[in-house]
Amino acid sequence: MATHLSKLTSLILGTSLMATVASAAIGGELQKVMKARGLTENDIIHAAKTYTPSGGRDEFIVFSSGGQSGQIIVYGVPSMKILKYIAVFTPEPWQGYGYDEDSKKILAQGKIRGKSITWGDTHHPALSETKGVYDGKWLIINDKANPRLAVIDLNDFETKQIVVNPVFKSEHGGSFFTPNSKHILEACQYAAPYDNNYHPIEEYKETYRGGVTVWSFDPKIGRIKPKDSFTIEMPPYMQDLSDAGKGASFGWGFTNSFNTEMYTGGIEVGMPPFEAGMSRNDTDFLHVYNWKKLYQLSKNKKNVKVVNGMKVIPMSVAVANNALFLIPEPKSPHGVDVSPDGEYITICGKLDTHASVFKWSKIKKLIDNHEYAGKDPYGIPILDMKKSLHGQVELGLGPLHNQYGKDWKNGEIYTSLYVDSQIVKWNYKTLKVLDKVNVHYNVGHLCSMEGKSADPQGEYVISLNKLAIDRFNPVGPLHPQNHQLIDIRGKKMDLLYDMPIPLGEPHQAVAIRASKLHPEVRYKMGTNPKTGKMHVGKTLAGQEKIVRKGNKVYIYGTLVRSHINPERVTVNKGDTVIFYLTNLERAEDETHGFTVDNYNVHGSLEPGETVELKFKADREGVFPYYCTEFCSALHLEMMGYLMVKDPNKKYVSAQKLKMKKMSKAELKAEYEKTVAVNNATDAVIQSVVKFLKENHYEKYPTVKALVEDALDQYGKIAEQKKKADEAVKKGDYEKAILFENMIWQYMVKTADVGIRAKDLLVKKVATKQSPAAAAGERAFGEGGCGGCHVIGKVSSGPDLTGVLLRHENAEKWVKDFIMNPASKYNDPYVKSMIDYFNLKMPNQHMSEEEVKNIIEYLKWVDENANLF
Ligand code: RUQ
Ligand code: CUA
Repeated sequence: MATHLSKLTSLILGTSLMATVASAAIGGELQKVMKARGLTENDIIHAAKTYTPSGGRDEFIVFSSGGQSGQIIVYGVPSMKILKYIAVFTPEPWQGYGYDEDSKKILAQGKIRGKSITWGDTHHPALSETKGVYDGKWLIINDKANPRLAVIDLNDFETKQIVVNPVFKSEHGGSFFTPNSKHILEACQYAAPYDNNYHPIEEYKETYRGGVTVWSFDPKIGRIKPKDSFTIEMPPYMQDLSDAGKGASFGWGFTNSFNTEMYTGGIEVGMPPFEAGMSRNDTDFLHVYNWKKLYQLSKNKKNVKVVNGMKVIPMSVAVANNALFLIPEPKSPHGVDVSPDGEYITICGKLDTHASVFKWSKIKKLIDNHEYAGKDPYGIPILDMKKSLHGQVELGLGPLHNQYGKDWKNGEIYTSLYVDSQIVKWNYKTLKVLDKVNVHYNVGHLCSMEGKSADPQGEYVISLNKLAIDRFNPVGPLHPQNHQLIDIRGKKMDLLYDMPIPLGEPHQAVAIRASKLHPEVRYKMGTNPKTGKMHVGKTLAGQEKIVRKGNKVYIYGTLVRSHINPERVTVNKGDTVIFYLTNLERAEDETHGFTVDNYNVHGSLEPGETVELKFKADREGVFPYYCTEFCSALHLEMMGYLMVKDPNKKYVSAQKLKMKKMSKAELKAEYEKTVAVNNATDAVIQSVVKFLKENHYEKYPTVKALVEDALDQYGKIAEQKKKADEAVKKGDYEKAILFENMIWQYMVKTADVGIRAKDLLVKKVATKQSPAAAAGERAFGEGGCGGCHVIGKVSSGPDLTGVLLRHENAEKWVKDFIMNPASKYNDPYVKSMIDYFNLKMPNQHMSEEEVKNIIEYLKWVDENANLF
């Protein structure tokens, strides 16, 4: 155990740290924790592989469908920390999505036949690609319940477009980018008539249809182009998942299907249920189609018919142009996954224990030679399954989806086994099973890192399990879903971590290397994030105004720490109120929220953003409005009043109370006191500014950003000062005090950010701390030394800068003093200190190790004494 433990400790601490930190001490501590929490050595290794310390970053970012929430979940790997929920098809109040006018417009794009739909069943997210490799620019996702696609901009992680498929009534096999993101494949699911009319189910074969829509996409601006898009008519087989060909198979699409039986159910009239009739055949059909050729054909009117505004290429046209084929595939297939080079197409059938690997070159040869095994009832040529297959391999029960590993060239692939609750690693070239790992439970999709792009990154696979059963603390009958992180770097797969997902059932997830994402932290001032353009309501400081046009009242307002301008708005009952609000902040993470109580509106204003909130003031009364994000120390004061009066009512004045007022002399004294406080605060700010300049803060981008933020606040003081001085001139001390108070607010904000910048800068310009010194600083903090000693200052105890220079044999002296302060109370120097500070150094019961480290820390302080 002991040797294992020291191995473990070295694993966790890294060997360089090991040299300086006594492994025994940590090992002992670790052992204690392990014992108390019942952890095994394996648990500790798994913890070390996933634990990401405070402020740490993940290697990969995962975009997971949020299932029935209609959202997207963003989390990091390996930490499995959830970072964001992106609002897509569903209103989301925090982000103001569906509660401000601009996001309402996005949601309105998703109306179907004039009706709002306020949820979505998201299944398959996809990342945009350049030459088949993820480029980190755009994200799309489908809605199975209401056939729609949405586009999310990875510059700000916001939904920019929703597009409705006008011919499908449900949709599952979307969304899949083609390798240069010029097109998106979206396959139907449950066959239905393309038009919006009633057609009896008895006429299923004649009037119900499946299909694949090929959407055009402009990767430069990130928008789907519906007018340039078309649908390939397909038989009423239930098309399921798709994948776009790449490399060798570029230009082709692959979509599998179930219910080639074309069974139409009827349990209520004594027929066997759908599930029996739909799974009768041993094989269904893989649809193979040349979307590239069909796209060209779709530009000619004579090749298409238009249904509900969508160009549809009839099956007959696709067949006549050698652009649509079927291949039998076993049985109720689900996932179809094209290898990174486009040469192999792996398909798993839920009701077959095998994976079937098709080979593109073989399929292509049959197509080129017009070598068909027959035709389906709609005249579509069928290719021979055996002749198209590279081979089959038995994987286990219920294989669903596949993802490729880093060594894909040599055949590395992973497949989920739904019924067996396992992930299996195998080789799609040699058709050998290599390893299996149990997951908990009933895995659907799995997600390897960039595992379906042309450049899989390996390292991890995430198992997206449908059931969690016994994995977490119980929270009622509805359990969270369970995403499990699996390390695939070793020979054996190693399950590391369970993450509950409590938002909806995530189907597919896609992962991208974090370094490929470069989202903004602020918008250009006055941006409408939904369009990316300047907002019509953009308002800068000084431009705030209230404009009435008929019974519409436009409020052009601004928000900045910690006030909303204007603070009072009076309208008539029945007016339409339009708030245009701009967040004037440049500081990172300084979001303000805005709501008017009781009126069901909410906006989230990220730095630089402008939002529009609109409502009818249909109730008389007084309605506070306020900032909903705790943005500053004076956040609660960030408020105002909307007063709605009834123009037909007479209001009697209630002003009766006479309050005692301060005398002029009292007011003047208060004014002078306020100015004095401001001057003192300014002196502190100036000393910080001097330090920052002398140490070239501008060389360090993070410090520079903070300093700019601080100066931005400071810059606002001059105007307030002018107003204060004017008030003094007029003898209005009351007002002058208020303006001086405002100055103080700006100073506090400046100082707050400035000191943060200074601390950061000290760390940058100081000599590098040794691990021991860093441990010493920690011990100094945790041991409570800072309660009396502030480095660089005389506080309630002496300044410790130079303490190692003040004493003979200083290291030993300091050590003895910390370990046993009482032994030196009679030392003349210590005695004088005790008298001066009227305090005795207490025994903090530090270990010898800690004291050693503190001394290292004090040495570092002395090296950098000029900085404190
Ligand atoms: S699904 S569990 Cu992709 Cu909708 Cu397979
Ligand atoms: Cu702005 Cu709270």
